[in-house]
Amino acid sequence: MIRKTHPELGDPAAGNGILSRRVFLEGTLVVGATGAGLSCGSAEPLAVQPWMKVPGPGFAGYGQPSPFESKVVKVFPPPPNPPGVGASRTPLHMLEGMITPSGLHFERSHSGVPEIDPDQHRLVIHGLVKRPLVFTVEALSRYPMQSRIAFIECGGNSLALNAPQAQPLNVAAIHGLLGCSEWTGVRLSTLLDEAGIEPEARWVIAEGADAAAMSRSIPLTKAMDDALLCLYQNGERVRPSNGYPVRLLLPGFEGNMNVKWLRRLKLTAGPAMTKDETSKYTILLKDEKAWQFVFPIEVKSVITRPSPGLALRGPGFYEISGLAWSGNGSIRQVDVSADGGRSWAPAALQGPILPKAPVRFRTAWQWNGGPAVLQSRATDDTGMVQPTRAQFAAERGFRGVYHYNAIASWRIDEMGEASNVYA
Ligand SMILES: Nc1nc2c(c(=O)[nH]1)N[C@H]1C(S)=C(S)[C@@H](COP(=O)(O)O)O[C@H]1N2
Ligand SMILES: [Mo]
Repeated sequence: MIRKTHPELGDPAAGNGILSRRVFLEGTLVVGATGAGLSCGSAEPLAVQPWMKVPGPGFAGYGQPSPFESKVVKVFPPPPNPPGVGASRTPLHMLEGMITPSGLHFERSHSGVPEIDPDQHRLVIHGLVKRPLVFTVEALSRYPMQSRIAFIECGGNSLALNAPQAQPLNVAAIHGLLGCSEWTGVRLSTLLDEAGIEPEARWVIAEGADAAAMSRSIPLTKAMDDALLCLYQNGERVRPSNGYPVRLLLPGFEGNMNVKWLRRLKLTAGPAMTKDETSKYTILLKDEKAWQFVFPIEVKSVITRPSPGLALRGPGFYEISGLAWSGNGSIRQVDVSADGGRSWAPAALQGPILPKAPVRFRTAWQWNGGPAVLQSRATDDTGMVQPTRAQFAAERGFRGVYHYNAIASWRIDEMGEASNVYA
């Protein structure tokens, strides 16, 4: 039963128990709003636990998570895949905030992780430039640097939702090819200015130093705009799996274009039509047409909690929380529904709200113990709104493989279990 000691906050903002976001914006009164205190037990003197009776162990050179958090790991299919080919996925449902810890940042590699000696590594800039340049990692580190928080999302993320029947998968399995770091490095424009761009140059071909020599064609406009040659990730050197010692960051562009282990940038008049942009990353539409060179990730969101595997423990107050992001700009609004999209209420957005970075959204929900279908719908500052599954299908069909960004649904059953459904 809901005891509304604070009528305004406790009043539903949308059907099936969605409460006003003021519960978060005003930062108080969860109990007043919902009548649901969540504390446990009595406030009698607490037991003195064994860890208070002797000093703990000493220091470590590199910190590790608590052993009690050993389930918070990336997920990936077991062999027989060729080693290193495929992806590991971020357990988004076990994380909070907007930053992905480096050790949990998803990894998509076409030919494993090369073990690169930074002293041996070279980056060359050539092609339609006045002065071809070769850099050591040490030389790159001496240029002025910049930091920015940006997501990387594989173009194939959420591909599982193209399946005709909803699969029994969780957040990581469906949406886990998404990560966000604070990246630090040298602006590509700084180095291209030094190399001197020839007037015919329109594209930059970026090549990695992995066995796949993965390569993509990048518009020169993007290279000169906000492209970053990243040396650091979340304050430390980029992890080997994410591109050590230097990776290209193209904020907002599909993951594949963010070439890891970067060794070569060639300026050209046209795109190179590399294997990686012709055999893959072309979006098949429902008719005979296809889209090639679809660079930015379209506006998207996912509810990370509640979600499959994180069962609700009885009726009462819950926070619905998730991430929203857009490769075209900043998130302006996220709406949340608990009745499968019949009614919506705006979620509280947690700052900082940065362009091409995920935003954490939060909605207060009073679960009545009955069935519910949770959805989130993001809008970005270009005005693009996340489509419903039906709208997405009407435009693209489900053969496209890449850039699936339709509204996703979690069904909550009477036991409080969540599952992937199409609604
Ligand atoms: N050299 C190289 N760069 C690469 C890849 C690769 O296999 N080789 N994979 C790409 C793909 S498909 C994606 S989605 C992103 C993933 O970045 P991450 O592994 O750091 O999460 O890197 C891209 N850059
Ligand atoms: Mo990817």
